Amino acid sequence: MIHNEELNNQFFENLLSGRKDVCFRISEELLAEDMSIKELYETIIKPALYKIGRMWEYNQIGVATEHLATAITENILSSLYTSIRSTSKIGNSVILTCLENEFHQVGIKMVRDIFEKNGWDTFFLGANTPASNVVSLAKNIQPDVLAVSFSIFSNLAVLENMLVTFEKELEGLPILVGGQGFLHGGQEVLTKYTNVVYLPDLNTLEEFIITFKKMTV
Ligand code: B12
Repeated sequence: MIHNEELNNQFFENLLSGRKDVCFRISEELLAEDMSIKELYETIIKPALYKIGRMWEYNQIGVATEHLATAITENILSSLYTSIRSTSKIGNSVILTCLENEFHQVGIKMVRDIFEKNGWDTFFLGANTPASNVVSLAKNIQPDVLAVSFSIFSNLAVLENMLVTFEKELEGLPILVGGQGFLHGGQEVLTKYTNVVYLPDLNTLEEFIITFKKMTV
């Protein structure tokens, strides 16, 4: 199977019309042809969901169609997880979470999978987790990194509150932030925090993971 615009369209069209079997087949075939999980996520699945989001925004599709597409995507991610989950661990760990009141968890799941693929222990909290609860868990687990996903730009103040809490309560812990909330701005507020790094996608994430490994080995 050739990876081109045509294939992106095929995946998108089938996701849009809820044909999950075809979406599964396309994903599996691409991986069998040596496409990496990272590339599948970045170049096929993410663009399809962004397109679906725009169609929903312009009232071209209803919420049921969007929910169906997201559910299929989450099923694909879950089905791949068994093969992604690393059995040989390198001794690093990460807690992954969305902001309080945020329900977009597909992106941070992809982030989790890239950490897993690279041998990290991952603690995935998913959507809508209050900062104080993340702090308690982090004090228990003592992760090497905390990863936070920010999707809705109007939640920038929530992100800031969380970062203030994390820096105060989890001193010195490196915090990665990402998510499409930053496509609308907000990166400038991050300069206030010493341990916070913004990464826009899975490519920069993988570079971070590889460098982090070198620093800690
Ligand atoms: C599915 C979806 C939902 C689902 C989410 C379900 C779920 N299980 O996740 C539901 C129905 C809950 C939902 C609700 C809403 N949604 Co919505 N939703 C989407 C949609 C269609 C897809 C989201 C997605 O999975 N994208 C694909 C992932 C892979 O992309 P990503 O999140 O950007 O992640 C990538 C990077 O950003 C990065 N990344 C993400 N997090 C992190 C973290 C770190 C540490 C790192 C390193 C990287 C990283 O890695 C990923 C791979 O590159 C988007 C459209 C879009 N553009 O994405 C709209 C979208 C995000 N939603 C939007 C809106 C407005 C809403 C609602 C406010 C609608 C409403 N009126 O109720 C609510 C808000 C709910 C809430 N409080 O969170 C808007 C946001 C606009 C804005 N200005 O911020 C969008 C963009 C749609 C649009 N075009 O208008 N939504």
